[in-house]
Amino acid sequence: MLIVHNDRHHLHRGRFEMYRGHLVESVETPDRLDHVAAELARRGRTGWHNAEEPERRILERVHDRAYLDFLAHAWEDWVALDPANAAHDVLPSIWPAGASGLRQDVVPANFAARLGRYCFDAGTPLMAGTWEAARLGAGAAIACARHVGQGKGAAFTMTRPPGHHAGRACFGGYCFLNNAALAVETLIDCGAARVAVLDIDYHHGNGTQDIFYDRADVLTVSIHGDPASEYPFYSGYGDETGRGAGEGFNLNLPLPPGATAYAEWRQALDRALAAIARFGANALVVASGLDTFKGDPIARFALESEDYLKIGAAIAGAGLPTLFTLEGGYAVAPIGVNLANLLDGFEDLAG
Ligand code: Q9C
Ligand code: ZN
Repeated sequence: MLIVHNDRHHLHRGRFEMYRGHLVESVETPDRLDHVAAELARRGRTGWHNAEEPERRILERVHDRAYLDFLAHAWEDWVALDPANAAHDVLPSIWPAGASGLRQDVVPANFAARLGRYCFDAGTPLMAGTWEAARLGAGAAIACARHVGQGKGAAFTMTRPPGHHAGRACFGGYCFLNNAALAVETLIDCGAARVAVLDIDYHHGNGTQDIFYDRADVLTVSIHGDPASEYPFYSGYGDETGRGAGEGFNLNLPLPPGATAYAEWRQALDRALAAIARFGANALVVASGLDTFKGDPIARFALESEDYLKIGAAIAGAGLPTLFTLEGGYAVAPIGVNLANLLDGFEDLAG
């Protein structure tokens, strides 16, 4: 399996996120990916390729141009407000979204206003290295997709920050560029007529869903904690089935948080894989969040490390050219074992 590593990921290192009225340490840390890298190396999965710069043309297939320009200049704009800002991360404090009556069709010149326009939570710190780290992660996903799309076998995008919460023109949920969506567009470029996304992160992949919501050539399927109580709250319900030509090409499988362990989760996976088979996908992108693990500090499912071997094997059963991205997973020490189990299960290296 090809592994493309974003060796610039350390440049993105959020200090704090807003939580219940105060700043708490960010859980989306560089050591998450270091644990993944160490475990893959320990199992002999070496020979990684390093990510390269993505082409702007492909980024624009998924993301809004003004949003990309905003990300590219956000740090310098932030420091230009006040040189003292360089000592802390960018976090928004005003949002136009929701029932406020505030306009969403304007992009004000004011930096704080633009920040709020392009961000949907106060938990996604942006700093000097964010753009470079996110950009190279996108490059990693695109390189993986070219490999898979050219029939050379499966691939894993070893990167952070994650991507599945990032929409066409918004960041949030620790995500800036939607790596899974960029992989989909690249697979389509390589000739795949129909691509499926299977999102197994604990949190609903709202960004990926929204990017492809009116498309019939991309099926998006997500298994996640019920958004009535779980992040991202405003997306991920079962009645979100697509729009226009995309009607019927989005499937959400919310599960009750708390008690959900492998047996119940696996039923949802089987439904997801059946939908992907019916769709007739030519390629599969697995948005691989490991925050379904029982030890995850911010999520409430109860999967065990061994379960990821079975999940990988079940995904392999779809028999499709497959690409894995890395999304969430915040139990830092086990994330490497859990991700490596997923890949080993997929390649039947479990024994
Ligand atoms: N204090 C991904 O898994 N809210 N994003 C957490 C904890 C945000 C998760 C609150 C969760 C975002 C990629
Ligand atoms: Zn998650």
